[in-house]
Amino acid sequence: MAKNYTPRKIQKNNEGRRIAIGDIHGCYDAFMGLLDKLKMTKQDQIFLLGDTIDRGRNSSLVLDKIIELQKDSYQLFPIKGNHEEKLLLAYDCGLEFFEEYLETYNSQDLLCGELEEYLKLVYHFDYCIELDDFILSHAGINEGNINPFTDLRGMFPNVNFQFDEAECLKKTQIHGHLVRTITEIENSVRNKEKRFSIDSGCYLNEEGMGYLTAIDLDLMKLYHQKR
Ligand SMILES: [Mn+2]
Repeated sequence: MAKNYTPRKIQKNNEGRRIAIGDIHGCYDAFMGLLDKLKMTKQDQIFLLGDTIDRGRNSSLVLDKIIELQKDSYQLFPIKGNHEEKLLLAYDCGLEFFEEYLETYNSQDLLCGELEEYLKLVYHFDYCIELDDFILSHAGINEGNINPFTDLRGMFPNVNFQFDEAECLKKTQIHGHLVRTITEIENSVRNKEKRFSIDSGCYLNEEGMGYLTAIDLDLMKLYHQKR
């Protein structure tokens, strides 16, 4: 049975910044470097756009850090990506399959950490966060498609998203999932695009990639941290 899900609405804090961070993919050092660069405070709202785990080799350290920041009452809002979803599905397929899954995605370190806690954590990640002026999710919402929510619905087939589609499409969408060079991301910002990805392929070695990107949503300022 599909579960109903309404995007989580979050109000802006008057003092802090609102910052979205792209796909971390287990790249713990880049995540730490970026947090350092941002000089995050407890007034800031930080949104992680999904795929915090897999591919890079330090998924457990990334999840440990998320748990730590939340315990320290930082305003950290992780969003679910296809990799968090796949991890949960793989776990439900039995240990042998799960171990194979972890090996495929360089995430065996999750077995050495607090696996139960990790699974519980990613299970509760939001699918989508709605701000006054932005929609944040892992995959984009495609205006012009027969169904503008095709990508998100395809990624989470067991979720019945309850969106106010017309309202959502008025807002700027920032998402992850689609790998872009930092130049492409900078162009998206410069051209004031209404929908773009800030996933700069942290785990990749290609030209213009291998970065973890963050965006300050009020200043539309980008921060790139090389892996
Ligand atoms: Mn990804």
